[in-house]
Amino acid sequence: MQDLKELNEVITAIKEEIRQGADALTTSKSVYEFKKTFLDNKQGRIGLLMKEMRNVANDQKAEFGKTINGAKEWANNFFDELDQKLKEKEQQQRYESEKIDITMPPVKIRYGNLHPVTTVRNQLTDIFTSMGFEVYEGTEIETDYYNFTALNTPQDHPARDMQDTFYLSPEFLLRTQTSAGQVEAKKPPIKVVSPGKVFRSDDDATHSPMFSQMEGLVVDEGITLCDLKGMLDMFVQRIFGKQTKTRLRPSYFPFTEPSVEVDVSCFQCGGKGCRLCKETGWIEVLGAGVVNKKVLENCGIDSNKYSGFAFGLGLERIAMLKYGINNIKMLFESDLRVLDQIDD
Ligand code: FA5
Repeated sequence: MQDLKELNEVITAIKEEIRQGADALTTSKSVYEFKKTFLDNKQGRIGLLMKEMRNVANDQKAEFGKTINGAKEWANNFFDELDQKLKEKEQQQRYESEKIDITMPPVKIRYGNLHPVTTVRNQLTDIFTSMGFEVYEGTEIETDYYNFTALNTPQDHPARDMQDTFYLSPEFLLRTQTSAGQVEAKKPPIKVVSPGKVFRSDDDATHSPMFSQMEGLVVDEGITLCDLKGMLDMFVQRIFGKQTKTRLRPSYFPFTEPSVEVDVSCFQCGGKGCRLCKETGWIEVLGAGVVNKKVLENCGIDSNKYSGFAFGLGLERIAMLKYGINNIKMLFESDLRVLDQIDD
């Protein structure tokens, strides 16, 4: 290339090529790549035109350079404008795709709630601690001695058959009752409740191989069955409602003498008789009694000076009664359709 005329023809062709090529560009990134082929400092086709300067006559060199710079400026402006347009378009598309419909109903947030057995355990713990009881948690693996022998149930005692036991070894077992905590309690005056899991080889609609009990023990001077009855009356009214009454029936536990089963007046029918109380007006909720002197002595407590009462209740049983659950398995299946309905 030797003169301006030829240069202008080349530049006109390049401009046309740029205009046509631009039609196919849809993104800011593709503009950048296309622009590079014309305006890259080393390889760009417009920049390379400068190399032709050496073939041009001296008196035309200034005009030649000016024309090339003019073409560069035009191309730069062209690409900037195009880039701006495409960026706006891209942004518009993004706005469209990310648009939030604020009239849509929100996604429902599910709030968790405590398991019914945990709720019952917390409620009972609150009730008993407000009456001055301390909370003591024993261990799930117990010695045969603490679970049975110290509770006046030595080897071969027929009462051992009352609870089918999971033995881990001749010495150790999974505790069958939280009563084992009675023996580990400190010296009088004692006022403790002991909640926890217990285990028995037991399985039907109201019995489970693993369930939870809460044991209560009070030992002090002059404690009688009347104190037990008074405390139970207060307790059942707080858990089942003000109208609830208690009834003691004779029973047998090796570690209490006398022993009683405690019934509450049916909180569903008020004692008239219904399906829940099997038409009797009463529901059995726990076992209790005056602590057997032998147990006190096994704990190193002077049974002539001190006496006490103990009671033990099943937390699942209370939860079933309170929430109208007819199969204990429902409390272990973690079925949200059931658990969602129980929120106290
Ligand atoms: C006892 O376990 C005695 N230790 C209670 C006691 C303590 C009496 C202190 C006197 C003094 P019993 O085996 O009845 O007693 O169990 C107490 C409660 O545990 C029952 O009323 C019942 O609610 C619950 N229970 C018993 N076995 C099961 C089981 N397999 N599944 C679910 N709950 C059970």
